[in-house]
Amino acid sequence: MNALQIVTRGIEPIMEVQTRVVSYMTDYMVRRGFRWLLPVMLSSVTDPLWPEPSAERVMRPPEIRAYGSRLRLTHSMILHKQMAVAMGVDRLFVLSPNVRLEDPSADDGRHAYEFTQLDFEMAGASMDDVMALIEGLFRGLFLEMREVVGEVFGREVPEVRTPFRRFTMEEIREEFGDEEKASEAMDEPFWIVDIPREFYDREDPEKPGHFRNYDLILPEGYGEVSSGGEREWEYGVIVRKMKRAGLDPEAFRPYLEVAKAGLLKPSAGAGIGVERLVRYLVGAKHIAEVQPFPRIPGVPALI
Ligand code: ASN
Repeated sequence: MNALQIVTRGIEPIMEVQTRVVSYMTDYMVRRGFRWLLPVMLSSVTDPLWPEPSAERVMRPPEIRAYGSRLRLTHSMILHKQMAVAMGVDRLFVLSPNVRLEDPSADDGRHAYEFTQLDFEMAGASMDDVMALIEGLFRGLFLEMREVVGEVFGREVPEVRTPFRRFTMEEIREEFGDEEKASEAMDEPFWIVDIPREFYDREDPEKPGHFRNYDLILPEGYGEVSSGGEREWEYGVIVRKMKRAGLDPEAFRPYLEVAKAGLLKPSAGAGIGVERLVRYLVGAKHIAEVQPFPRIPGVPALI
């Protein structure tokens, strides 16, 4: 593909869907009392994305040096979400651009190395609170989008029933083989819960080795569209889990200072991948089709 082909693809109808999706989601959050934060693109700390079930190696956030400090490009704003809750912003969301320089092998039609997530966090919330919020959002959004998507893309958006089904990874393996096959077999979104991953997702204190987190998986093979969890907030627990993951606590110094002062609060949240959601709604084969300026691992960015 060259720059001319990119510019003449006829992406306008997809941008109409994206506009409606972003407008619906932001309204939904604002109406529920969430504060709209603006994104952070450069910071001394960011999400390590490790351990992360789908990553084969530790990803290093791209860095720039400026003003005597080393600034990392945002992998995700999870640490900033927790620190914003510490500031007293109890319910917040951000349309957050994330940069993740994945291996070329990550090009599965769903990964872009620059994308935007609607990332939110709620003080004092449980996983059930977050899952119910997302279910309500998807149910309403799908109803809202049925007509335009039917007319313009000839595609039927399902009328989803809530609550969505929940599976553990173990159940997914037994019933379907793996997550990919489960996504192909299902015709409504479903949850996978209890996933071993990054230090900030809460380990169940009553069931060590189990996690109070969740991924939302789209049907028809479209795969993961959202992930989140209840959070760790206690300094000692956070440091222990960082070390267990082989991470250097020094790389998270300002975040740990806030944790050590006892300022992090219990919270829960999630992020919803905007391009992945739009891709599903319009039925695009590849995420590049819904990005005006595609950012695909292993593929040179033309514009
Ligand atoms: N947004 C995710 C969360 O809230 C974190 C991520 O994108 N890695 O848990």
